[in-house]
Amino acid sequence: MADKCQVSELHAERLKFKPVLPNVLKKGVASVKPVFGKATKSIADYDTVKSIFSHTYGMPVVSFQSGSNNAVSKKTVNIGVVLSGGQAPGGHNVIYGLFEGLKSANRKNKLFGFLGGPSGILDNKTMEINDKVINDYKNTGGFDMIQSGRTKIETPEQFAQAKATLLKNKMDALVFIGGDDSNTNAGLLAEYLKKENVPVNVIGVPKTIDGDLKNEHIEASFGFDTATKIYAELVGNICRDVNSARKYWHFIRLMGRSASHITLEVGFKTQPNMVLIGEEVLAKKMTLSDIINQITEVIVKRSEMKKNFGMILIPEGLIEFIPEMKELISALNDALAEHEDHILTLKEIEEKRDFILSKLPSKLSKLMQSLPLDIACQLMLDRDPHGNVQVSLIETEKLLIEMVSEKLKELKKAGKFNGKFSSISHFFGYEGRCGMPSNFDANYTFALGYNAAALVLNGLSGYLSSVKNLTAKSQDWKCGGVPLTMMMNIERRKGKEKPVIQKALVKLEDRPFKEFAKQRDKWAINDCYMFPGPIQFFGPASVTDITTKTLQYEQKKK
Ligand code: FBP
Repeated sequence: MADKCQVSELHAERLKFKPVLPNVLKKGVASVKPVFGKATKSIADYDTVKSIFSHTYGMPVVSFQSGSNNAVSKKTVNIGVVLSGGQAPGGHNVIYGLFEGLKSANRKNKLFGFLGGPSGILDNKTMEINDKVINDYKNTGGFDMIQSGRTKIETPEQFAQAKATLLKNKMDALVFIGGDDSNTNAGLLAEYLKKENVPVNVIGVPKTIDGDLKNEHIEASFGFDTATKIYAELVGNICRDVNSARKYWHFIRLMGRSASHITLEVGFKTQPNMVLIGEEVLAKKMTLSDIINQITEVIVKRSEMKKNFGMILIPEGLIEFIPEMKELISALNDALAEHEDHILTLKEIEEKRDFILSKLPSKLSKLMQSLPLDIACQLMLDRDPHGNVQVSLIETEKLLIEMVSEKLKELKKAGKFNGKFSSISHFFGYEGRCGMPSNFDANYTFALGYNAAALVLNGLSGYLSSVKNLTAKSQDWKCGGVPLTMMMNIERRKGKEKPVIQKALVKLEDRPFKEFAKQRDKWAINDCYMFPGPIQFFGPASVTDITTKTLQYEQKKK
């Protein structure tokens, strides 16, 4: 915190918080032993994934148990750490836990941060992380200790560059803190280094507020708990305003690039009148006009009860779940990748749009022309380095408001709507990504980092740090590692087939969605709003230590 001399009162208190480690890690990394399970397979496309990861495919799941393992203390190691992708509350505590884990084995072990995300590896920008740095940043939100970035290490030159940096810095391992795309990249780097006989191991840590990096071994990605608590506070406050002013419909888009986990969780915490779930839209093959009809139906029903107000939550990834839009975006991805050089020569956005329209099949070209210009242009914005559409920049809430208003005008003309419709749009995204981590995330991230140190010091590579049993007290969490290749399949990215960690979407057959489906009709008509208030760090455990409703439903704790 070189350039910051003052901290807030709460910040000062949080610096004193001591994360509680799972019992198995409490005595230090030299007191845990890895236990190996059976050989594993990728989730699909076995042969293709195996051929790409011939050195790291099929490794067993690892779990840690108490036991003496003094071998890990013998050698002194240099470990690099990098934050990759979007910010998520708790990133600093992963580094704090990693630091403490490494030092528990040997005080001479050193930790270095690569600055600015994976580009820091390519450009060899490092900083040593010492006690002073840790003391300044522990339990704080943000990634500002070493910053993050979305550079993807993908070309042969970049892999060679990464290898050169790691060797130059005499690194023994690299810890990659990232989401599904970043950890796919970590898996590819682990494979490359093994193939090149470079003795540098790579371990991933599951980060993303989106909550879509999860499976049997990764119960939650870190940051989801805090971010959803922050959004729920904001949405709850608007629920109170809605219920007080009784004159506006609030359309709130919430972050979460693909999956609708954030929206579902915030829905549970605040019980607004409508919660759109992208995965349901896809499963029911709903068109944009089906969605508009569904929304207007609720608006009309409420207006008949003299309730010209309400709240709708919209996941930012909704647009990609509407089958016709999904088809359009996929065709746009291919066309933008194929004609990248020519598009770069075009200056005006309208020129680019017209050029792209000429490259699309006529059905999709018509659909694109039917969209408001703003939205059509937003759909053409640059993809991120992993080939993703930047949905955080697409104002779906405004698109829905525009279309709902038109529909209500038609209904009014036909004498089927006599109410009023005044709307306000919001987007909550960046507000939630750097918040002070909740007690849950502060403990979870510390454990993930400490556990990553155990994986690294046991010489493992190509694994993701796994801490489970998350609805229990943190002392009872279970630790280990899951092979990155086990979570992979083949998907189309930037017009090409690529191995990627499969995103965990909201499953309609799972308990969280089913619980929501049971309650939503009541929420639509009655005003069942809930007001969760701000994250509590001190006070009764019933408010300071609760996990997400999603996890509680998934683990049948509710
Ligand atoms: P990660 O998957 O990298 O954690 O990022 C998630 C996210 O916050 C999404 O919810 C959002 O759509 C996106 O990042 C925004 O990206 P950017 O930070 O590049 O604006």
